[in-house]
Amino acid sequence: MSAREVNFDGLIGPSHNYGGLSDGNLASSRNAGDVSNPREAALQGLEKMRTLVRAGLTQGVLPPLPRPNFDLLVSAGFHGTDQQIIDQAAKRAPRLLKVAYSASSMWTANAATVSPSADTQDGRLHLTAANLSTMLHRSLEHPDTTASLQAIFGDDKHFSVHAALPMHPDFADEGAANHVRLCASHGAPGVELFVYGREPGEDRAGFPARQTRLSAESIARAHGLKPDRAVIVRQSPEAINAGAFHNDVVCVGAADTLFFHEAAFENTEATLAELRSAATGLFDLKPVMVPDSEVSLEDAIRSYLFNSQLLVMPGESRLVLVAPTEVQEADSTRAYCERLVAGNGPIGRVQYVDVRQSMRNGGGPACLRLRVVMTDAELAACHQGALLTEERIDALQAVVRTAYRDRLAPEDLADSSFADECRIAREALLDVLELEELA
Ligand code: SUG
Repeated sequence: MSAREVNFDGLIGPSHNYGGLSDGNLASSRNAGDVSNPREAALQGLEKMRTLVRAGLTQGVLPPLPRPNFDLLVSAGFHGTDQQIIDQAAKRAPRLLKVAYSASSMWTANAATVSPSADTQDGRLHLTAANLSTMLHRSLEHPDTTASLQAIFGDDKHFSVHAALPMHPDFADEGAANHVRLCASHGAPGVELFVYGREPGEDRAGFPARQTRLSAESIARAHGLKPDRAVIVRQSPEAINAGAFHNDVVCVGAADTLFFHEAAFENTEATLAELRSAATGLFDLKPVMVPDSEVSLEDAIRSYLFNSQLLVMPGESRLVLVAPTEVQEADSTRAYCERLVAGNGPIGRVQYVDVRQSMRNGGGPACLRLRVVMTDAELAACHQGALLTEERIDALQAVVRTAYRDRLAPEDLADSSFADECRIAREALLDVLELEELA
């Protein structure tokens, strides 16, 4: 069956800010309290989408979620009119107000885990919304994310949208950021790699491990994956403690290629052996391991070399790495990329994109997209308004230019008119995407 990979990027919302909310995410902590530029952030994200549309790829988008999340503030005991709730929260619980305003749904690699129909028992495309239970601000996302996924993938002849796993630490799940699908070609049956950071119930030292083995196993079962085609391995604690809060900070894969840092997995040899065995009869795995001597773990995490999109591009025989400009700016990673493409390995080109506003919260090109491999019939059955043409990108950018602020400081969240601005901007975006039902 022929199929293509559609990247559903998160449209960056009008409340994008540097809340310092993610322990273990070094960029989020480093930039906490800085003034953000939501307009520039959203335009950067949309330009990245345009780059891929121009390259001939099919590009989708997921809308921003409603912010502030009043349900959270009401649960925390604030009540009255919207204005009173915000005034009170700003005075008495400013951190909670930042949580309620977080635009973190932009990082759609964390929206869900996706298994294409070629891999599943019932021949449908399965998506499980991630509970994101480890970080408070992210744990708010899944109900609205599930609604967005249902609006876009609502046809149950082709799609099965699963609700998030239970909100208990044993089931901590961060979606596709800890999942890689490898295959001979998009439409062929593949091998799905799940990477977890801790066992359920395990109490480990260091930064939080946001994914459990139980979650990976549960999703593989629910999606109806063949057990011998699903590989579940542990991320190295060293990588988590160095700031790789998701596996996609140190690893990315596409087609038959796995590109990863030497320190990504607890046991690299066993990971590759399991992948090779799962791929038997399907494809020959091509591992591209970057040794610490060439790019240190610290440089990899700071530059986000691995948080790149690895793409099969029309008309190109080798894969293309769409990397953040920060990779070009750091000596070790730029030099590594030059050697990488000069060699005759599976990655033939590196293209740099500017997503600095998102990067400063720890979100690179790969965090900003959810990969959904779709057949032509599935593509035709999904909500067409969420698929982007250059004209639709222009229309979204026009909304962003008029309805988004270009400066947002922490104290601006206390301005109760900002909540109205966010609602109006979101409604205008939903209009363009023909997703008014989500308003
Ligand atoms: O969950 N940052 C996100 C970044 C997510 C990146 N996604 C992937 N690696 N796939 C996170 O830590 C920071 C928000 C703040 O501090 O305001 C934040 O949530």
